[in-house]
Amino acid sequence: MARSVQTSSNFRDALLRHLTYTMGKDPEHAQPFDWRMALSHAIRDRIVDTWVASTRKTYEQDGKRVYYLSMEFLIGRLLEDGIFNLDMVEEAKEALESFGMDMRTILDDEPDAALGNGGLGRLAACFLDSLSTIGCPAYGYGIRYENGLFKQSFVDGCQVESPETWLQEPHPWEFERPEVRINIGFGGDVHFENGKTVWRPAEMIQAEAFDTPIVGWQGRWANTLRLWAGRAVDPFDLDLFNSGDFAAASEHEALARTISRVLYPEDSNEAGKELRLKQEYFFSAASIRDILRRFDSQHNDLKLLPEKIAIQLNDTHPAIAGPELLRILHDERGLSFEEALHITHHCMNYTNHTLLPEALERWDERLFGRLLPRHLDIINRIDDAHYKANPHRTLSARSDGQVKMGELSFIMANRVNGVSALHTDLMKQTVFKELNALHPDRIVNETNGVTPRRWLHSCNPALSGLITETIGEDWIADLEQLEKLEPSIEDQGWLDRFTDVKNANKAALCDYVAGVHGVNLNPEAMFDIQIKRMHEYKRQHLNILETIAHWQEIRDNPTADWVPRVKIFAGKAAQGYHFAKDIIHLINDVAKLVNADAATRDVLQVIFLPNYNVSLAERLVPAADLSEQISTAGKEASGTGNMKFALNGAPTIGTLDGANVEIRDHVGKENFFLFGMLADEVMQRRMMHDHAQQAINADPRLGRALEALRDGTFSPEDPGRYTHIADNLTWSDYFLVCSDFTDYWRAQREVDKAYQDRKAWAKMAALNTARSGWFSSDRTIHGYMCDIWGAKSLIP
Ligand code: F58
Repeated sequence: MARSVQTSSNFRDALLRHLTYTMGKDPEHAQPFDWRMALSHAIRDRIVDTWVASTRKTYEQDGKRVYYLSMEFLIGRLLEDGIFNLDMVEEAKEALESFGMDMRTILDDEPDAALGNGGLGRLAACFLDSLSTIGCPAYGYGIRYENGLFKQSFVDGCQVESPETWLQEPHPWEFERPEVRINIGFGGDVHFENGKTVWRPAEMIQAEAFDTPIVGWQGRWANTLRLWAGRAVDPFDLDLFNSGDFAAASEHEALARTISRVLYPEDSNEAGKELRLKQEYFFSAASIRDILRRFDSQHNDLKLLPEKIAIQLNDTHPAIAGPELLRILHDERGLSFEEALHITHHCMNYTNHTLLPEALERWDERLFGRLLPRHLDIINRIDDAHYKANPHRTLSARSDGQVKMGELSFIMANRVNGVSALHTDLMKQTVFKELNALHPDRIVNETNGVTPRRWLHSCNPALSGLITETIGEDWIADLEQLEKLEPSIEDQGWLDRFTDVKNANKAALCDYVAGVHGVNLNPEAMFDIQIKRMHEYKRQHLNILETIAHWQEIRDNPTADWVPRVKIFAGKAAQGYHFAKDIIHLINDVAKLVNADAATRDVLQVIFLPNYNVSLAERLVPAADLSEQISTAGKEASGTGNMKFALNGAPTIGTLDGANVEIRDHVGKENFFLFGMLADEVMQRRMMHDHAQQAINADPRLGRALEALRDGTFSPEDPGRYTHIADNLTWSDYFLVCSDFTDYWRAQREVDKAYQDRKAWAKMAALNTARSGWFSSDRTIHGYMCDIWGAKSLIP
């Protein structure tokens, strides 16, 4: 599809036209917000041209469509993404500058769309970008949360949450589709009438569609992200209003809206659990109806479904889509149960993102049956059919009074995939051991990837420019071409330029941190960064313990030749996860003391940046010297931050966990700082009842760091504040922080040594970039298209 050629004066006119007629503003009085909206609309117009053409072509060609169902899409900002994907950076900049406006200011005015928690949601966003770049006809389906992931701030070092309000200002990227409203039922009962099973829900909520076009690289293709918002079937009761009960008059509307109000409401109480399950059914059922409506508009034989559609369940959150499709095919469309099951099975696929037992979704069957009575019957029949075909009782989706969404997803799915080679192996050996034995071809691996457009080209324009100058620009859509950089790495002149880029990125981060947080970081120091959700298995506490031990050692010998470091942390803890919040508090307390210590502050600084989100990651990743990927082996399914850092020239210090294994294979073991136990050693070690005490006894540094937690060094105003963390590590330490500490310390000192040889370090960093091409989400999506979906690109 040819892109229309526009001159920049043309674009300037478009910008002015939108400022005038869309925003109703005169350039003289326009605020950054007005300019952002005008620019967004001008860019959006171009995207819509591609979008309409792509949609038309999808209908014409009637190829297989991919449906990616995900409770989360962590897309972040869209304006910069659109400008880069359309290759309009210079045009946009010039147009703004001609009105005296600075593009960075305008881009930074956009709030992040934080419709996700972390890796799983960000992966979905990278996949959308790759699907459009590749030209695979696809739709993302999710929920239009009015409030995305909470905002994080610190009060006296403690995490405080406040609602996120990305929709407070008009959101220029979405198109409301009032004509696409689907009624979704809950509760009620099931009847048998005229030879048919009929579900009569007690409650109805409407799902209204909002579409966002997702444009791929160079604007050649655009797919749709369709998000559902909750609406009342009858929003307003005039009688109640007239009787003076104004609040009750709009109660239906308020209740219906709660369903798309927040991302993952707390599910520690019954009401929260129910809302979560309702959210899952709400968006899955609306999506299935929509998929069938689109299919029906072009076909009249349901047997063709598996040939025309592939549904991907992003984790188990949309797992109910399976029984829902089956229910419609059987109860409403009159197919036999067996036929409906067969068709459903061949349309559905499931991606697993975790082996943590507490994260595998299970629903109390009473709650489930109360909300979805017909689906509970259907799940029983799915189990029966599976049992008949494979007599093995322990494998049911419904047992012990629970509905098990992992088992259900596995049984329903044609393909089940893990997200890194190690994770996929462990899936076969642990959570899905028996199911895998019954269906040995079902599990496949698709190692995650990240989009090079956002995670190199746009977030690191200086490096992108150097790469393009060196090897041409084809790498942007074919990331493995980065290997062509290798000969240049031998050239000291080129390597110096690579280092200059890193230094400039670090300086820009310093400016940002100084401007926003009033902290001056030392740009000469090594920037050692750990950014991700807060979780014990990710072991931010291992990092801070090592930092404490390091600080103690510097104090012992302040004049030694220490390698200056800045330790940067960012990440949110779930609102109810108190231990993780205490780790944040600890890091902030350590930062307070260490940064004020005149004896050490030239060589060690610690900072926890608040409100980690996609935009902050885009600033941090290009400025990193060292990437911390230190999870307990066997616990991190893949990781994707690890890939972003390596791609941007930050070597990893890490365990052999998740995709770290493959990163190390690609970049070379000499360019990766490995430490820690392997997944099977972890399992063995845990059997030792006193593993932590043994580790503590063997390493005085560890003992001393733990002692500092106990004696109130970091919280003199409340000396007992961190005793429970020290106790947890000493007496339980499920994630083996103590057992890995000594080797982590060793690896960190190796890092120090390596960093002192700045030329060798630059080479190692550049090799990380040159050899990370395999971690493009384009490669991952090609894998899904070929191994799982059987889908084809429609770009000639
Ligand atoms: C993440 N999972 C994995 N889950 O932890 C990470 O290793 C992997 O790289 C990534 O998926 C993509 O495959 C993840 O982000 C969640 O956020 C859950 C969502 C539901 C509530 C509990 C957290």
